[in-house]
Amino acid sequence: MRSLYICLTLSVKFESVLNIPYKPRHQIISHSYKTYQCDIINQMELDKAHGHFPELIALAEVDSTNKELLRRLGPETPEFFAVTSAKQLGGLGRLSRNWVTEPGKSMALSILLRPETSAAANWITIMAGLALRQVVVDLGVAASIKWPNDILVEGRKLAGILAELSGPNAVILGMGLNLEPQQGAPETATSLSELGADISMDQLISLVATGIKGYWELLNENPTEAIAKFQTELATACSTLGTEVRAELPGGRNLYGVAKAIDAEGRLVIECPEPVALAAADVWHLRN
Ligand code: BT5
Repeated sequence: MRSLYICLTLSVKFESVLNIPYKPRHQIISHSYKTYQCDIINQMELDKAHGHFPELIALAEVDSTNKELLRRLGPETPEFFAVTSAKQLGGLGRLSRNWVTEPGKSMALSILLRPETSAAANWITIMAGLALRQVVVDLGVAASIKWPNDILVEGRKLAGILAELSGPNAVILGMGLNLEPQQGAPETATSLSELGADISMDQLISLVATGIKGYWELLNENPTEAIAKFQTELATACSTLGTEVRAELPGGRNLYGVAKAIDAEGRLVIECPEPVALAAADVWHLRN
């Protein structure tokens, strides 16, 4: 009821501002968890972004854009089908941690990718990190990737990535990137506006989509070339490399060592002192 109310409120706003008739863009779908009826909410504010996807579902609020994409996922759902939301009530981080998305203050974007090889699947998180970082660097902000899924600026977290495998040929790539400070975000968070960068959600989603598409096409067409390019870019983009780290492995065991490389499968190689390649871990930077 509340979401319907928001829909109606905003449709009136759009009509009055733009003087165009209100037309829902997407079918209203009922989900067992909750009905999100506000597909059209951001349509007018995301004019450019819509053009980058076969379909971009734009919601006023949702539990998690990754979950919403999963609910809408079917065998025929095309690659780059995407969901965004102005607000997430239960945004997800890795290992069921939370991701704060207050209304309009943080980009929450989930994109469906259909990797055809394990090589492509292995690189999705890092590829997304490179794409997000490049967008941020082009805005004049010196950001770096903390392996595997964080974008940091001066040690503070600007963006996070959660890629979830949802079937043999479906990965939901979820990305959160803060535009404005948020009351509920941890003290370790930062945002583009605090860093002096100003960009609209429409422009940000468009740039992120363009970046991801470029890398993804290369990865599918020429994986060897793509992986070589990623490794070259990571040498400057990834602040984990060359840093003394603590890596907490799934299961809780800690490894200490210097992060030396990202191997051909996207794993972090730590010298402890013998080299160990990690496919998944939480990493803390100790010293450069
Ligand atoms: C991540 O997990 O960083 C992955 C975040 C992915 C969010 C996107 S938004 C679109 C899509 N839909 C979803 O439901 N999720 C994805 P992790 O490395 O586990 O980091 C989680 C930690 O980041 C939390 O425990 C907090 O400490 C911190 N955090 C939460 N919200 C934050 C924010 N807005 N900015 C910076 N840090 C935040």
